[in-house]
Amino acid sequence: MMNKTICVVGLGYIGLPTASILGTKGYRVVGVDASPDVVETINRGEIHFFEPDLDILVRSAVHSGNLAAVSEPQAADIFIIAVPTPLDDRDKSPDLSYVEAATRSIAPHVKAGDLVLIESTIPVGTTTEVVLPILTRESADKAAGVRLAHCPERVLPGRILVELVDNDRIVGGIDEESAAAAAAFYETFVRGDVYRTNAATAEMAKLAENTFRDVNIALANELSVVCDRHAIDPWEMIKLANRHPRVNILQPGPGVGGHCIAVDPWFIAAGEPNARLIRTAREVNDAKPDWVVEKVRAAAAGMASPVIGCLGLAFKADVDDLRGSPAEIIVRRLKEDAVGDLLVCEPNISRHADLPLTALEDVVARADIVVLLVDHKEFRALRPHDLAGKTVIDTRGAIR
Ligand code: SAJ
Repeated sequence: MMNKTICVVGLGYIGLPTASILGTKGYRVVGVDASPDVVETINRGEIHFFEPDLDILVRSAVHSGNLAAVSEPQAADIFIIAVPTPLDDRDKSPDLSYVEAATRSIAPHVKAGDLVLIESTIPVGTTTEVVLPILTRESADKAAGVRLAHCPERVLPGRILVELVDNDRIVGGIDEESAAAAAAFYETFVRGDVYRTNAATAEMAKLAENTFRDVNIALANELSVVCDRHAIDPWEMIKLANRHPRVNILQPGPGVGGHCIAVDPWFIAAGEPNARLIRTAREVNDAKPDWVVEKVRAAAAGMASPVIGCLGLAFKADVDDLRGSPAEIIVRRLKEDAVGDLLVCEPNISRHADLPLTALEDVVARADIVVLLVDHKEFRALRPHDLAGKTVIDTRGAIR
């Protein structure tokens, strides 16, 4: 197994860590990315986004000669597709164009006996109804003898390298032989258990995992809005409710961001009249940024020329990823509506395209209203007396 060649398509948050772990496990890995900048960066042994310890791993995989980035797929024994599946903003339907293009790009190189693994998150049915037909039409052997499975990734940004190895995996084959081949492959580098099933079950299980989290965060967000009307601290209330042995309420915040939890529930809900709870949870979470903006507006209304200090732009604590971030949505809305003079602090990035950044101590010194949007460690270190005399809107319950 170890001398096998692996072609990983998409060198982003999932593909690059996976490719580099496989490179350090003795596989010969070619990573494919459409962006020439990404290919060059990786071939220098460098990374194009931050993830703890990824730089060391990529450097060692590239310098050992086991990982090389290229712009076009090549022949391999195993193909892993790890490209994004965004939403079409108009109707929240999944945009499968990257998965389709990636499948097309590997198809001419796929031969009988090869293993094709789809790690991208995809709607139910995609493996057999979209990926397999492309391989059947366009691969050298018309997909005869090709093994194909959906093996959804489950890693948490910030802990990707640990979770890639430690988490249990689900492998959903188009047939038993495919599931067995996929399981045998993951077992060479995963310490967690590897469970075999069919492709549709694996597709739905992945969507259900992120939907579970979204629905539960929606409950926390809804409770926090109701608590606010009763002047109850929702974090204290949730901490106490969670002392019940069968209750585990998640944490309220300014909304749900990132490229997974706010997106994947729509893969179930778009066009599905039975997905009422899932759709409502999405709406509850998507409405939370507006609620925060209204809180800030109400606080600013009583001040002559308020300076508003916004702490954080990332989608969650201690990452530099701004994709789908409710914090960024809130800051942009405050700016558009000219609610006050804005100061923005985001310690994990050095610059932002159109929002000037200010150091934390300057924000703390100058702001009349402090809006905590992300519970980065720098902000968690603040104590109430550091912000004495200011109006504090703490959307994460981080300053205590
Ligand atoms: N959030 C809250 N309250 C909470 C937990 C999270 O408001 O109690 C917010 C975060 O601030 C953030 C968003 O939800 O804006 C999502 O953050 P997250 O840390 O829950 O998850 P992601 O998007 O970083 O990663 C998720 C993970 N899925 C699950 O935990 C079920 C990860 O394991 C998946 O691999 C990843 O989605 C993915 O790629 O699908």
